[in-house]
Amino acid sequence: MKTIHAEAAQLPFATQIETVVMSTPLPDIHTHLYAPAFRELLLWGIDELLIYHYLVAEAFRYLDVPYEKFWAMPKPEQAGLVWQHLFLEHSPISESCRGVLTTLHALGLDVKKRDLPALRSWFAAQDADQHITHCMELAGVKKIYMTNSPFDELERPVWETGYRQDERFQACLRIDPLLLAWPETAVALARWGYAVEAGQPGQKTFDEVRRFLAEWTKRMGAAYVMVSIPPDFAFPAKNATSQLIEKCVLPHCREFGLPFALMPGVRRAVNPQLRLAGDGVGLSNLTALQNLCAGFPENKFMVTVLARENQHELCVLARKFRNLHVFGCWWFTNVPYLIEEMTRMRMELLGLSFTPQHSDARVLEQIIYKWQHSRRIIAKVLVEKYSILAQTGWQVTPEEVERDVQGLFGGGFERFCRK
Ligand code: FIX
Ligand code: ZN
Repeated sequence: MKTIHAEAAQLPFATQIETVVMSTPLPDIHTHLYAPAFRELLLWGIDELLIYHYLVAEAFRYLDVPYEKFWAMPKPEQAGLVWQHLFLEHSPISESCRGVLTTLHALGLDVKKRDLPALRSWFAAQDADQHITHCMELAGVKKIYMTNSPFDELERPVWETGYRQDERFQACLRIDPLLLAWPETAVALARWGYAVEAGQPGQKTFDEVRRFLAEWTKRMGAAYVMVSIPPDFAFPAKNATSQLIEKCVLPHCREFGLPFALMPGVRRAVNPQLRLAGDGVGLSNLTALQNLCAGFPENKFMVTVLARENQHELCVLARKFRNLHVFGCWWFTNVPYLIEEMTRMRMELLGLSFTPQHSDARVLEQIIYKWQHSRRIIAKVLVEKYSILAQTGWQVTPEEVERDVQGLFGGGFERFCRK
C-alpha cells in the first residue's frame, strides 16, 4: 500500500487508524458472487438487493401473502413488496435494510427520494463489467472469492466448456452435496463417469472421489475446499460424511496444499416454505473440530461458526491449534452488535492471527455495505486496543498499524494458505 500511512500520520491517532482500516484493499474470502462468465449466476441490481434472502425473511414478518403466491411472482413484484413493507411501511433499521441504503448512498443515489422506479432505471443503465470494478473499488475489495459447486446445474457447464480466468475472481471448491447427501451424490458421480459404489463407500469409491476432487480443483484453480455443516456434525463417526472427509477430502487437501473450510452451525430448511431464507442456526459440538485439528496436523482448517454461543470455544480451539484459522462473522452473526463482540473477543484471545470478516455477499453491490459497516467496527475495536496499549507507554507507529491491518485484511489468511 503506497502512501496511506504518510497521509494518515498527519492525522490524530484514532483518525489515522480509521483511515488505514477504511482504505486498505482486501480479498473477500467467502462470497456467493460469480465472475460475469457465469452469466445469470452473478446477481446484481436493486431488485436482487431487495429480494436477498436476509430481507425476504424479514419481509415475511409483516407480509400476509401466502408463501407460494410470493414465490410465483416475478422478481420485480417480489422486490416491490419487500420495498413496500420493509422500507415504506416501517423504517428500515435492520442491518440488512440499512445495508441496502448504505449501498445506494455509496453509489451516489439519493435514498430520500424513495423512488424505486428511478433506482431501477439507474441500475439498468450500468455496464455490468464496469459496475463490478466500481463496486469493488467502493468496497476496497481486490479479489472476490467465489463459491463454486460442480454439483450446480447452471455452473457446471461453464467450467466444462472452458472458463476464462477473470483476475478479479478466485474460485473455491464447494462440496456440500458430496459430504451431506452421499447416496444421491453417488448416483450423480456414477453418471459423470466415476466408478463409485452407492452404499457404504469403500476404497474404490474413495479413489474415485479423490479423482473427482483433483479434477475439479485443477479445473477451477480452487483456493480451498469448503463445506457448511449442521450443528450435529460429528467427527470421527461411523457414517459416509466422516469417512469421505477422512479418506478423500483431507488427503486431497494435503496433496494440493489447500485449507479445508468448515462452516458449522447451519440448520437447513427450518422453514422450507421460505426457501433460501428458511435456514436456521444451532449450537455445534466443536469437539468434532478439535478432533480434526488434533488428528490431522498436516491439514489446514479455516472455520467460521454460525452460533454466537460457539464463538468463544472456537477462539480457544484456535489458541490450541495453529492449523486452525478463524474467519468472518457469518450470516446471523453479521450484525454490528455481534461483529463488535466477536472482533473484540478474537483480538483479546488471538491477537491479530485471524481474519475478522468476509462478506458472504450474494448480490454484487452488497460488498459495499458489508465492508463499510464491518470496517467501521474493526477500526473502533482497533482504536480501543491501541489506546489501551498506549496507557502502558507502548506506542504503535503508522507503519505498524498498516502492517497489522494488512495482516487482518488478507495477509494472515494468505500466509496460512501458503504454509
Ligand atoms: O452456506 C453458506 O455458504 C451460507 O453462507 C449460505 O448458505 C447462506 O444462504 C448465506 O447466504 C449466508 O450468508
Ligand atoms: Zn456463504
